[in-house]
Amino acid sequence: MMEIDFVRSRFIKHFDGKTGNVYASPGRINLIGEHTDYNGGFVFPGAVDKGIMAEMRANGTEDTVMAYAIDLKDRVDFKLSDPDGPRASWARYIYGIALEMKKLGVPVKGFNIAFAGDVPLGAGMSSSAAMESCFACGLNDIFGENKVSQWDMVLAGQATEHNYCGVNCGIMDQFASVFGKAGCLMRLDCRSREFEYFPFKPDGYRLVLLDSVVKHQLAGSPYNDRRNSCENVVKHIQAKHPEGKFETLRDCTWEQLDEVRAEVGEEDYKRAKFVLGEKDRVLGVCEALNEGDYEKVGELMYQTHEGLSKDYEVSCEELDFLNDIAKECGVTGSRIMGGGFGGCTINLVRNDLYKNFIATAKQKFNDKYGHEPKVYDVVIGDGSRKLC
Ligand code: GAF
Repeated sequence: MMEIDFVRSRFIKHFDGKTGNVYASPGRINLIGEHTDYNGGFVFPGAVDKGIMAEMRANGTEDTVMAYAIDLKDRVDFKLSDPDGPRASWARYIYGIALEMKKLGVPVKGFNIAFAGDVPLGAGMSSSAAMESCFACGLNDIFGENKVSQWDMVLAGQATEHNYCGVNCGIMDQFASVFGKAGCLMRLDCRSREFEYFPFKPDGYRLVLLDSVVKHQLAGSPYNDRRNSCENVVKHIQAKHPEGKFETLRDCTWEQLDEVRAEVGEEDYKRAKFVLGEKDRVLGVCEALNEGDYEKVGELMYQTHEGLSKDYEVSCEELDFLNDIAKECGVTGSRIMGGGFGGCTINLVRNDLYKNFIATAKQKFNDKYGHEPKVYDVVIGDGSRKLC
């Protein structure tokens, strides 16, 4: 995590010299359960020790927000009453979450905010959810007497993505950022919203991310198309079974999927096939973790990669290459992590293989693409909080 003084010194310098309150929210990893959240399935994320830190203070105006993105050295001022909001993509997260918190009854007025992050952008670790939950936490504290519940902050973050940023995401990222707990992964049922903490200390293994540095950008990307494909399959199944209630793919069986295969077409069929399989894999991983069977966990991770690459088609050449290297090096489990279209692989590696794996991946990737992948050792950290 960054130093508070780093953010504070910029906040003082760029505004009126006064200090405010400081809040932090993390990015996330996800062990397994990809593209299942908006399909009512299970996910298995955890917060990381990297995220967003923001200093915020009410500025006494009715609705003027003065915002400074420290890392980008970019200042944007805007009014909450402006129906279009700011154009800068980072400022839209502030605008969006402020309006969503207002909808929840928080009397948000004008405020100053400066923020910085150490969660890599576009790496599939959800820097955007970290922003949303950090700003929501601050607004709830400054204007809302902390009356908004954690779940409502999760939903406000998701609504920000839908309504102001063009990404029809699920709830996994915002959930992990708000509810994260050091040392624990969380299994969330995205339909019932029930979840449990899973202490994660795999004896003899570690998790490491390899960042392909291929830009991951979900807005305007085929992410929304994937979601549409899944919803289309559900619609067809519902039409065939008017007696049933099919809200998401979670409600559908393999037999029902096969029944609509010809009418939905091969592409949508493959998308749904991946999702149904992924739902079972998350439960398989939970069982394997309970039994301490990390080899089984790894096997399921490889299956997920295969499905994300061939059926869901959200991988890319660089990520498939990193996955192949992991296999060659005997890594227990490896797969693309997050929404896809670039970003990281998540790898479950035996401690004794770690050094060789990292060195081999760096070298082979560099030989092929002219740069090394970035390496992030996973430390599972806490969720959104006020620092001072
Ligand atoms: C992105 C989305 F924001 C999440 O909601 C989730 O769908 C994920 O992609 C894929 O599992 O991070």
